[in-house]
Amino acid sequence: MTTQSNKLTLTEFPSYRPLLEHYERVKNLHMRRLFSVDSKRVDKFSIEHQDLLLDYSKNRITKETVALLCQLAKEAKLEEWRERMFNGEAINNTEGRSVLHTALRNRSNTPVMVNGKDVMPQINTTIDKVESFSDKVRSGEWKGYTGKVITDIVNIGIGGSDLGPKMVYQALEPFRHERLKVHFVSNVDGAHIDATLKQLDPETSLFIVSSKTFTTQETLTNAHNARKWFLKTALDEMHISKHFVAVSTNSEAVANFGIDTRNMFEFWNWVGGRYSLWSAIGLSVVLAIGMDHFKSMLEGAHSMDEHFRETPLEENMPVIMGMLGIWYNNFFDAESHGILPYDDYLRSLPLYLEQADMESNGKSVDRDGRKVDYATGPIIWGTSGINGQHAFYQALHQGTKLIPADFIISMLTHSEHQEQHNIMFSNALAQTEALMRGRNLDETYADIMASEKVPRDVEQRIHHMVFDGNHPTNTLLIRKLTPHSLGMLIALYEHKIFVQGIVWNLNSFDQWGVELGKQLAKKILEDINAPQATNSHDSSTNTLINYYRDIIQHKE
Ligand code: G6Q
Repeated sequence: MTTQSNKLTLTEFPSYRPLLEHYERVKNLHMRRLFSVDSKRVDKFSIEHQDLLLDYSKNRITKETVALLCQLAKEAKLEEWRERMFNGEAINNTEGRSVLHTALRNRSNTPVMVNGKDVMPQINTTIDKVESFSDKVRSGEWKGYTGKVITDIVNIGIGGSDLGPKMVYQALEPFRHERLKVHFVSNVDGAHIDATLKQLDPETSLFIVSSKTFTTQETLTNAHNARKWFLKTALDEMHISKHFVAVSTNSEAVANFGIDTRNMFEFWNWVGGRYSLWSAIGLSVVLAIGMDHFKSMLEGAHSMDEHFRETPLEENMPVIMGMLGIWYNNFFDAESHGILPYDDYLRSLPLYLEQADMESNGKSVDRDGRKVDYATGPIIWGTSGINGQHAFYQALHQGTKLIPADFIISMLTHSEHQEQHNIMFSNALAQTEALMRGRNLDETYADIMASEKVPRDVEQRIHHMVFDGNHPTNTLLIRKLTPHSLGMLIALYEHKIFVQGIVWNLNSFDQWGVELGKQLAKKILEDINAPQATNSHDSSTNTLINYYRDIIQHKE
């Protein structure tokens, strides 16, 4: 059966013990030394794929580490699992679903079978439908109910139906249509939709209700609110069809909401929410950047898919990044991983990857329901690197936690200020160099003595100014941020997450951990609206609910 586990768990794989022994031998090696004894280190530990260069030489590894980690990946049957995914087998075993975001960007158009049926024709039909709709809106042919062209698009969605399109929309700002502005509303806090609606004219606004299930409370609440706001001016429900469209797998619920299913863009259960930006969930992005650019993003992702599928493990970017993560997570006991983009357009990438990674691999039960006895997905966090330098990098350099991090840096800017980009680039490399080398006591002393104003209390201060170094980083250079290179970058991370999920024997494609809260929220909402105070929870929750009820009932 394809969905069965690997039988052996991480700590039982034959190469686990050799890796542990190897770890004991190399854990205290300083990277500074590794660089000093090997002037070609970077050649050994870097991979280039089209517009992306991964330099992973600033990691606490030797050739033997990489060989052993790749051996571990082999023992976890990574290559077999990879084929199962690409071939449409139901590897999401707890939901009985295939995992086929790769089919959405299968630009070679070779058949991909799900339950004996090729899914490519339906993917292509939807792409055509999205293209024809977006062309109409972009050209101005699609008009609002009073005959005006659309100027504002509002994507109403949350989680996977929000974070991906929002991140891509931001990342591809230089490719956007001049007239069309996209807004993203996700938070059920009415302040979010109010702030958006305030900027809009109902006659020129188009709402995309993006929800795979079309049952998500936050999204439907906001969508109803937007509908009400629209009808306040438009008055007649017949105008809705020009201003509301849906992206969903659930045509019945879309129709119930009052959206004509001819204005619904379909996707399928074999597309996971957090992997759905390549599907019609990307409609807002297509409207903003046009189908040609969107296809270029799909092509970039497809080229990474092929790299992942065809390149030997030791030269395979997602495999190397994934296995390095395993090295720090399971041998060095690192608990988190930093995502630090040095390109302003990528400032939402950390947020996007938080979901992609933590919702996929933040699990403590393996794909067969066994409790794991090893660490799984790390905490993913980060922000725009240059801003982070002035905020939390102190802890990266001198804190007690080991925080491996990815520095993602674009080289050519879209702005007219390449010289400002030089400043950013030099800062990024200065950080990775400092994190790797550190500054020992002698060097610190020499630096102090060479400074213009030598402090009197050198002896007391000097220990605060020493940097241990040996902090691992990956450097990912992107020639220029384009739809194509962005597609590659996102697919790289998706596959990195896949690699780790396989080694940890997880189902990276379900998310049962979000269910309990949803269930309890329903009950609490009932309690808030009930005539009597509640006492059906623990004393903390009861008190908080009743305190809230009291406040909202006596607002003035
Ligand atoms: C992603 C998750 C989750 C989902 C949202 C929105 O993998 O499943 O983030 O995308 O809960 O769900 P709907 O698209 O169904 O509204």
